Amino acid sequence: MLKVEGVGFSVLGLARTGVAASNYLARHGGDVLASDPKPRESLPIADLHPNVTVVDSRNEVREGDIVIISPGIRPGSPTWKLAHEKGSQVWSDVELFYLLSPAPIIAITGTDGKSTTTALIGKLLESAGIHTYVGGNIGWGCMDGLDSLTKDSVAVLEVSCFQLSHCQALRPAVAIVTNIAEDHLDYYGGLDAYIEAKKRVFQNMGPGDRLVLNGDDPVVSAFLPPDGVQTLRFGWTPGRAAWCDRRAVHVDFDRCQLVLPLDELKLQGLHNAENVMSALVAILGRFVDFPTVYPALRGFPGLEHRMEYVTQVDGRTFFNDTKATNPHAASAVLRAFDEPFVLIAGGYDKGSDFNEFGKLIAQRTSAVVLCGATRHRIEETIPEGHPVTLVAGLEEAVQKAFELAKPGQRVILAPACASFDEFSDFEARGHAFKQWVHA
Ligand code: UMA
Repeated sequence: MLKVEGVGFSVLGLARTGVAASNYLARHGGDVLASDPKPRESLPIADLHPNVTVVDSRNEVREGDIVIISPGIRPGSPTWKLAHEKGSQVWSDVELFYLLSPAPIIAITGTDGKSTTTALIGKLLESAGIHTYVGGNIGWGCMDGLDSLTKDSVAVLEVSCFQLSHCQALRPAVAIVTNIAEDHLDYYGGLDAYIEAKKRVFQNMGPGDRLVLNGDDPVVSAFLPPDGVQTLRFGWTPGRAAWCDRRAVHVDFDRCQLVLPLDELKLQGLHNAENVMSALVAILGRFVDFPTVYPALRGFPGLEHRMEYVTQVDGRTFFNDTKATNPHAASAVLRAFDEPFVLIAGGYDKGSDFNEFGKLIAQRTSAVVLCGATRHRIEETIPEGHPVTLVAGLEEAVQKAFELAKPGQRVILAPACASFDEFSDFEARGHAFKQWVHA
């Protein structure tokens, strides 16, 4: 296991990742220098262990230190170059976690569905009495949970491509790749580099490990797992380890056989059937059996900001899916319901291609309200004649969508874009949306 005591660590970035990593390392006797370009008064100094040395208003790396880099620091940026020039190693918090964890890791990556799948697996394992830690890109990092783990625990981590980019040794006991769609092109400059980052989740896996792949995704289904890894696929085709016929999930691998009607589940929408399939294939026969976890599976309500029920206003039901931050995720929402609804979309421009999304909007919605920096780019992709309303910001979009929806219809926020043009992140957007709906 990695030695921390007396070892020099330079932590770059002092938001969630940096604070949790600095505190863990300082608690265990590491010599920690943490830096961030923000001024001192904007940094969470009070949350830091007293032994952490803080450098504000710039980034700093001590020569030869192990660098823990926050996922938000872009490849090729001055800070990224500094890390690679001066550090002996450059690791994400997920790599650090792996090198220190006594517990096996279930790692969930892919473009869509990561958070729901991660939380669902966590709930199912907990319901079976297994001591479980859920963390990672899901919103609160992973280092805070490490001290509570033993070899009998399980760590369920959502891992982003940004975190995987700085993993070299990571070897999860189980890994899931949900799908690959266009995302973060502004960060990587192209799809290939993004795919390469995702493949790092299984590069060190071997005999005894289990890899769960989306069998219908053209990119993921072509992945070549290392020798000896048990590879199980899920999808919409009979014969997979788990498959769905739009009404029920069928599981059939090793000694796990079952049929699960979707209408027994609280989790709504066909895209969530994929999350249920990958979660079951990841853990059945390895950590739990189906009868034990069935009650927790049935009652799992989903996550805040992912098809979250907000309220009814004069017969219109509002849902918050602010987490749909790319066209692929938002398209999954469009495909998940047979009845036409009113969509609110648009936001920060990260260079996504909206062509397919625009066609789908015309097929699946009765009207769309577009806001934010991408509103004109999305509008251009929607076939003529479909009702489109353009507004500057989300608050106005809520009002317009309410006016356009008929009683009995759903109004869904599924932006297909990041939020940074109007909000600090997708969660802030979701909170504002819910507040404006209630208002
Ligand atoms: N900073 C520097 N130097 C730089 C640039 C930035 O020090 O050159 C500093 C900033 O001033 C800031 C900090 O770095 O204080 C920001 O770091 P961060 O953006 O990594 O923020 P965290 O709070 O640590 O959030 C990260 C993830 N953020 C990103 O990947 C951009 C969170 O995912 C994640 O939940 C959190 O770690 C815990 O693991 C967010 C996300 O959008 C929600 N993820 C993407 C997605 O899901 O699509 C991948």
